[in-house]
Amino acid sequence: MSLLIKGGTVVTADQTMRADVYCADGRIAAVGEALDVPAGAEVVDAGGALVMPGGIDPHTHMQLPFMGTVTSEDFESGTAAALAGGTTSIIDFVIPDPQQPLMDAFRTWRGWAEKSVADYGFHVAVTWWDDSVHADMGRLVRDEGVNSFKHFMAYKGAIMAPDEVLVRSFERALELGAMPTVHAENGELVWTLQQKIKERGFTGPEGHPLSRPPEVEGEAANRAIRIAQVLGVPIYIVHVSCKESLEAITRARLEGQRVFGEVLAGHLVVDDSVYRHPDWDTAAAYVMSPPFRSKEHQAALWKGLQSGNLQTTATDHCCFCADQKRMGLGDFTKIPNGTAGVEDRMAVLWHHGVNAGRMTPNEFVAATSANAAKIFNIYPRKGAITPGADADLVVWDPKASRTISAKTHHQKIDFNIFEGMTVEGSAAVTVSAGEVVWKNGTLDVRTGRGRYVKRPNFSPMFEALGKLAARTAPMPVDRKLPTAAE
Ligand code: DUC
Ligand code: ZN
Ligand code: ZN
Ligand code: ZN
Repeated sequence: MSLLIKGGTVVTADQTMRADVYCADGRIAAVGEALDVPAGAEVVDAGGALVMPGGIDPHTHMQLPFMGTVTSEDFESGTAAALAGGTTSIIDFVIPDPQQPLMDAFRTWRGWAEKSVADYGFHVAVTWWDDSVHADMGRLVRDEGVNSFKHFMAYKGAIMAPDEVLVRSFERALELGAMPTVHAENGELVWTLQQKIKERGFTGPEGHPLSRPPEVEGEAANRAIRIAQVLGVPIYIVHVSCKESLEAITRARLEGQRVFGEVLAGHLVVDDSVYRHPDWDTAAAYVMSPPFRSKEHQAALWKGLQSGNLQTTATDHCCFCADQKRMGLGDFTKIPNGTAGVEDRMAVLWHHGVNAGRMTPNEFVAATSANAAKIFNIYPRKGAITPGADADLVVWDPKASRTISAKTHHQKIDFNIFEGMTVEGSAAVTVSAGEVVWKNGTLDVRTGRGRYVKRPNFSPMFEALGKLAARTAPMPVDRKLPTAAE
């Protein structure tokens, strides 16, 4: 099976060139002009449009059991929606219950994800600690292709990882050559503020952002970064939503620390006025954590992307329909947290990023695909257009205009946080593993065609960083601790 994409302009994170792309057996076989391809290859005429690496959304939650319900979007519908928007890979999250063995949770999620129609991988959350967690982290890295572990610093009484768990798990991640990641919000403060805000009579969605102010996020981001600094391990902060956490990241990077930051398409373009919407269902539909912020924070996040202090864009795609959100009628703390976006991230970023003059097309590819592939160690298999890479591509029509709406989206949710937004630029054709899966507004996918992508660990980089940390950490790490004899 082979495919030729001709007549397009290839745009990657580091170059732009007139070239055709020939794909065979699921991989890119050749890139160049006047390629010699076998007769019978399927041909897609890009018609002068751009040919880019398919998007990678490094933060989604399909079929997630959370806050007393399960997200409405499963792995099949969610990866299909992703393909319709030009995203060809996702990295989802295995979230074990406290005391649940990590391997047990991992196998459960692998089973749920079997029906995916696009490629996928998993971060695994460490929500508690004992020797079995230490051992299972090793199995996951060595045998199962997991190279990143997630820590929720919020959700007290459920999945919150206290400092002890962060320290143990970050140490173990360093030992294994895996990337620790955090949801940075101080869960103790969130819990306290939730009680105070309810006591003051706020019961609706407007109470949600009041209980999770930027300071709460900035404190947690800084704490996680400092823990990582002392231990000499890199760290990735998911969904950076405010100036406070961006500043913590920027400072640490200036000091030479390996800190990576992710920003959500939603946080870049939706502001906190949504929580004051007079209709309860509408306001509740935007309840996610961290919450949408004021325009001042949005402007800072764009600058974070432009400066390279934030490297990746994601969605935290986590769908709950109106009937599920209503579980929190009368108590905003019970509204299931989560919003959708996997289908629209690329178009929103293109329109508000490239069209608005905030980023170049090459920077767009870096922020939507290549950087995530590099940080999570699947580059250049993903995120690149080069012989040998997976044939995951999007033919991007920069002139195609559409208005985003829940009425027409493919996501399995009755609301779209970008409802009514007209964007110019969209996925005309999506190719996954060399197959045309989206064209002329139609999906063509088979249940289970997506593949689990194993991600190798980062030993060489981590060894170098360990040496660097031993020289530069402000407090001596293990190998530098003075011994009594010295
Ligand atoms: N935030 C959400 O809004 N949903 C899922 C988990 C999270 O951290
Ligand atoms: Zn150990
Ligand atoms: Zn989160
Ligand atoms: Zn999330």
